[in-house]
Amino acid sequence: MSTLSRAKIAELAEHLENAELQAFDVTKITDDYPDMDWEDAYDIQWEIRRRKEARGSKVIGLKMGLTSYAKMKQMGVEVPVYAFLADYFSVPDGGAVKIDELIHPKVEAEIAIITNKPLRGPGCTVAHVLAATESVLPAVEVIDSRYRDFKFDLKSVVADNASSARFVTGGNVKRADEVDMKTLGVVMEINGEVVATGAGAAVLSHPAASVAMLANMLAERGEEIPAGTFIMTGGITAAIAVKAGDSVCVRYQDLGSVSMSIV
Ligand code: 0L1
Ligand code: MG
Repeated sequence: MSTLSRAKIAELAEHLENAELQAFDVTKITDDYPDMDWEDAYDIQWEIRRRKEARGSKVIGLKMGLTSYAKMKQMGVEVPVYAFLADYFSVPDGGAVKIDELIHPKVEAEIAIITNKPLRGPGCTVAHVLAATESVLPAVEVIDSRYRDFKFDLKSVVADNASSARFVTGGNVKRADEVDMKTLGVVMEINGEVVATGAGAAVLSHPAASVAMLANMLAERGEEIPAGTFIMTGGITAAIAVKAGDSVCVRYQDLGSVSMSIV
């Protein structure tokens, strides 16, 4: 049950989207609306999505966030969240991420999948997800919370589209039966130095569990994951801050590598 009026949802969506588009930070919205609930938070996120689509942006995927125990601990939260990916978030492999379009970016290594059947909760499981997975591919997300110093609570993060900002995919695309997402290892390097390592199991024990959770969360709003959806399953490592001049390369076991420069 929502606590905020439609007008307030629209106002907060505009406030947070302006912060994203103009790259300025804001204080967390629960400071002013401490009683807002989960439905309010997702209503604001869906309103940001609606605003972008109304201006001609396409939604090209979905993501889960805060799905690894490392990330939950880093941010002091206990529940994963979902968000959407707009077309202009996508940066080609080896491409440049422009720092002046962002506030305080951090990078995280993820495993992504593309579905070939719709997935609808409740009751969606890892088995359902694996049976609906067309392909598995590497993705590196650049998150950029609009909240000052990344200080937020979960409802504020949900409203802020889970800090989504940019992402890069690349490497090799494999069929689901060609990779073991659970043991798949990743090595993140910045400027040639290893800064984080991990394996797929860091994501809720199996990246497919993250997609099942997404289907089950969407079901609460009467939504499903359509066939053909690109989904980033969540950071395997803690997110690492980057600055202009940095060169990021993430190497994935059996899936090649993904790189970007921060300019
Ligand atoms: O992709 C993510 O894990 C986003 C998490 C949102 C919270 C954060 O900014 O760390
Ligand atoms: Mg992420």
